Amino acid sequence: MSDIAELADRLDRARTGRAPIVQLTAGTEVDLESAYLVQREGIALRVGRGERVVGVKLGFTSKAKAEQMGVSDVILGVMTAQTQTEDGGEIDRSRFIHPRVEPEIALLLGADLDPAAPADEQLAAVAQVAPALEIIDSRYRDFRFSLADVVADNTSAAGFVVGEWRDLATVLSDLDLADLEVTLEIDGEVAETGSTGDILGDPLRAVAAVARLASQHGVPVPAGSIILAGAATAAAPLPDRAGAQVVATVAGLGSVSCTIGGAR
Ligand code: OOG
Ligand code: MG
Repeated sequence: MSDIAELADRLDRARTGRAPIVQLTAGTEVDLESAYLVQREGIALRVGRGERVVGVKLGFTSKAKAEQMGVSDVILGVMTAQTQTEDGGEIDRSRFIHPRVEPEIALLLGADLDPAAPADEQLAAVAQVAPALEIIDSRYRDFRFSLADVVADNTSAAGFVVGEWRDLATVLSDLDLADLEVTLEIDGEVAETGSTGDILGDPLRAVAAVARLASQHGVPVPAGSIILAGAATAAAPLPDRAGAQVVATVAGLGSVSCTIGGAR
């Protein structure tokens, strides 16, 4: 087995067996490019088992997240249909190791994202926008990692929930998407607050960032893909009480929620 395949296998076992591992980069040299190869290999394993890729996500697009995790570069991960929960649906917490939840903005592509196209053409590929929740769950012990570690671990992607989609052009005609208040509530208590402007200054900048990283690392982003632009706030622990409610609200765009099930 090559090093890449071995590292992908180690992370895959940690994820499916809910058993956290030591950081890959502890004592070895894994560069960022190899880390993306490990991520590609891990996704290929899952697709081979019948999972279907439905989109991509950015990580560390907000200062709050970068500071919370002690890293500094924007990163790209891949999401599968099998990790999506419908809006208002139940999330089985026992699927995870030490899950956290964060409020995000989701974008839906109406056309393929062409990395060679100018930024305004890339933006025109975005058809719809929605509030979203992302569940992240590091496969590393204590949720600690280097940038290469977290890239290899598919940027901690573990699950997501998308609220009601709205036509982007219509939304932009009466809202400033770069200046909407974002609130994360757990059981009716405010856990985190921020602004959509905390995501790269404007969540629509995620499109160019995705195009760049996707072409650098060989990730196709076809029409119909969902893009998670990145968390607007720091992440909060996913509650472990069955029946607990998690709600993200983006002022003007609406809310998205899930309920906790399968708690231990
Ligand atoms: C990595 C994932 C970061 C975001 O929205 O910034 C991320 C992590 O924090 O474990 O998804
Ligand atoms: Mg995220």
